[in-house]
Amino acid sequence: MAEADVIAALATASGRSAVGIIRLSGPDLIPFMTGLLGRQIPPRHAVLTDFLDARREAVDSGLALFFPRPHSYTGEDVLELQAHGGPAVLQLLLRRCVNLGARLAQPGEFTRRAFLNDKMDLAQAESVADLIEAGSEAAARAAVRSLKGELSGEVRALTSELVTLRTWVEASIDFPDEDLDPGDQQKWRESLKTLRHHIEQIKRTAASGNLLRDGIEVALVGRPNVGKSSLLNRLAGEDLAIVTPVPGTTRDIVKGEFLFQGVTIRLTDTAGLRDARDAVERIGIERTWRAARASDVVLLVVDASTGRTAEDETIGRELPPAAKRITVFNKIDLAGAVPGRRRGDGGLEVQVSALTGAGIDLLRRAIFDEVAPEGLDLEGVFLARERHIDALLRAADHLERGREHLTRLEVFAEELRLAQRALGEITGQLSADDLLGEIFSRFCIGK
Ligand SMILES: Nc1nc2c(ncn2[C@@H]2O[C@H](COP(=O)(O)OP(=O)(O)O)[C@@H](O)[C@H]2O)c(=O)[nH]1
Ligand SMILES: [Mg+2]
Repeated sequence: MAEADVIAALATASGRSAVGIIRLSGPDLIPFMTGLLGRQIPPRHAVLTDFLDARREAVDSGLALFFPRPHSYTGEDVLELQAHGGPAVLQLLLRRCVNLGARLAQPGEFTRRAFLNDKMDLAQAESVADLIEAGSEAAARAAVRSLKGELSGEVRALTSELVTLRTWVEASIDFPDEDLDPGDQQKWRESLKTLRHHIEQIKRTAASGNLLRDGIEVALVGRPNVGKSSLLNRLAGEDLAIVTPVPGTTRDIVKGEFLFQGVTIRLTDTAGLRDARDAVERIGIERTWRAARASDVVLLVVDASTGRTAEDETIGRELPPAAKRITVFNKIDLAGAVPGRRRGDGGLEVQVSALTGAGIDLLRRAIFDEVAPEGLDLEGVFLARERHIDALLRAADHLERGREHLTRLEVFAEELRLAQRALGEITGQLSADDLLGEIFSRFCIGK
């Protein structure tokens, strides 16, 4: 057992609810059972019982469940008390647990113990947090797949391919007198190719999962009165921002969102960009730039009835280069133009009318396509974190460097070893303590 003390936490959200669950985990919970319930209960059976205070008076009654080690979430003894979900009751019970010798759990500590006791690997442990935080059905499904070990499974398969290659190479190092067999080198080269291909594939699947989890940030920018707020309302399908013919109507940030193929697309409508007339507008304009810098896609809205103006060009030049840009020609109803989408010099251009709704579906898809040009791989999609992607990239780098040194066996072997180490970080085979601390501290308490 990795840790010795008993931890306790509220496992359900705080606040009032029908049921509130307190969870305990530790190497030996028999004394806690006796203290809290006045008796021992059989493993894995829901037992209706009183929860007792120090004077053996009932604080509440509810269901108790006991999972003896090692067959529990954490791998330790786990006791769950399903009490009434009032904050006062639950506080009393928690305090009672502490009096009996437990301490309050830190964020993610239950899952951390599950990891340390080999109940799950690191990638799976992280997906527990992702699942809890999932904001859409599709994101939840992707997190569950990671939790069930799909990402870990892929990484393990990759690792075992790599280990095979390493054994070949290491074996050749041990016989330095023999000439390198060209047949061997060909075999290694092919193996490297397969490995890199496999990494690419994992990255692609993970990118889909991440998009489901993170969504797409979109900022609407442009001159006053080109129809940014109307467009936000249209895209979100709701009257969120105030629309008037008066330039400078929007001064604060207005947010809306819609779902496209399960991906949350979050919109930020901003103040029109022009020389500010007053302090409030100036702040609004600053926020516009901030929103643009924080977004994945910027919609540069221009008025189709006047065409692109010099001011539009200026704004376009000042947009953050990192974000994808779509120039939206709005008010095509006034220009007598038809909805459309084409790739111009300055990026994608889409013709719409926020007033009539023409071209809006085109625009929705265009936003999605800019971020996910290959679409989503929804079958078998799993979530990966930045940390995982970074490790995959480093593994790919080492393989690439290894390939450049096929004839210098020590260097080649070392690169392969480093590649394997990078992969090991994903599942936590070789994770440093500070990394673990960092990962689990982002969990909620009770998980
Ligand atoms: N004819 C027409 N008018 C529009 C369209 N989009 C917006 N407008 C009008 O343009 C004016 C400014 O719109 P608004 O959304 O407030 O622009 P913003 O200042 O860029 O946010 C309002 O009177 C809108 O009704 C459009 O597609 N066609
Ligand atoms: Mg506006």
